[in-house]
Amino acid sequence: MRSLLFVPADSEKKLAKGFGSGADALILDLEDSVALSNKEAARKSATDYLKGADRSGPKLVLRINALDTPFWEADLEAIIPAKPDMIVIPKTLSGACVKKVGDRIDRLGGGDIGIGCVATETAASLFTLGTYGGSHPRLAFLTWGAEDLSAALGARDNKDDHGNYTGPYQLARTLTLLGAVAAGVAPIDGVWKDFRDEKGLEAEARAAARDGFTGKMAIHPAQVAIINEVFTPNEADLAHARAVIAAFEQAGDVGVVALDGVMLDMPHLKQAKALLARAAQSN
Ligand code: 1VU
Repeated sequence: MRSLLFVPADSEKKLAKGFGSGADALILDLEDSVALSNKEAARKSATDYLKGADRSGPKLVLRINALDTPFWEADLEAIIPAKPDMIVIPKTLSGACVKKVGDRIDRLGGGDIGIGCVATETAASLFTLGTYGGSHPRLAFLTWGAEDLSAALGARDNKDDHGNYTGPYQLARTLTLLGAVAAGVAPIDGVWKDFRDEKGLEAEARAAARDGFTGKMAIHPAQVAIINEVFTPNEADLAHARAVIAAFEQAGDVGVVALDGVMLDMPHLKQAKALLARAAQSN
């Protein structure tokens, strides 16, 4: 999944618009974008939507309410029978949260429903990003959030005067990337909230793809095409990957080769193969 578009689950209009946005996944949100007074209505709207949706479109993912609220169990009980592709758990504290929700989905007969986590929304959660590996077989991705973390820290802002995330948020982003890769699941970058600033979004998405993230969340349909473009390997990337593999094949049984004056060894071969495999998957 390259692009995952958040859609408030209590907005029929946005649900309809999101479906045609080109996003690889829609995250129907029952959490922060839904007012407390509307939680039940949002749950019903999400369930009805799942039951009626054309399942050949984007993956349909549900963000439940956090595990320290009175809502999450009722969210799962209503949503799991309607068979979403995935559940997103907000404000996870460690792999134990995945186990708790994964076991509950098992008991509700959740088939192959996956789990994603927004894993950096409290200060404590930054110290446990290494605990997600092996937490539950349903775990499919980790992502990060700066907004709740800055609220938790009592910060005045999470970006500097140049629009770059400051230290605590860079740390959260990096630990999410490392924690996801260590757990063998997809690292997904967080949202770009200034949704009219397409250049800023593209720069942030390119930096994420460069570092190893495989996709990015969106909050507005206009962000989807930019994210898809950035996270789809382009022709130049693919041609380079093919050239790396060809250089090793021509050299025979060696550990290192040179291509255009640059040393290539096993990590470069591995990267080239992974890129081609990802491109094949997205076709
Ligand atoms: O052209 P139309 O009038 O038919 O539609 C509008 C608007 O309804 C629609 N639209 C969306 N459709 C689907 N999904 C969306 N997320 C979405 N956002 C907008 O697009 C048309 C143009 O909209 P607009 O440019 O006039 O923007 P609005 O002022 O309507 O909406 C802006 C907000 C920010 C309110 C909207 O984009 C939104 O609700 N976004 C999702 C917010 C959300 O889910 N937040 C929680 C997740 S973020 C997080 O927790 C980080 C971890």
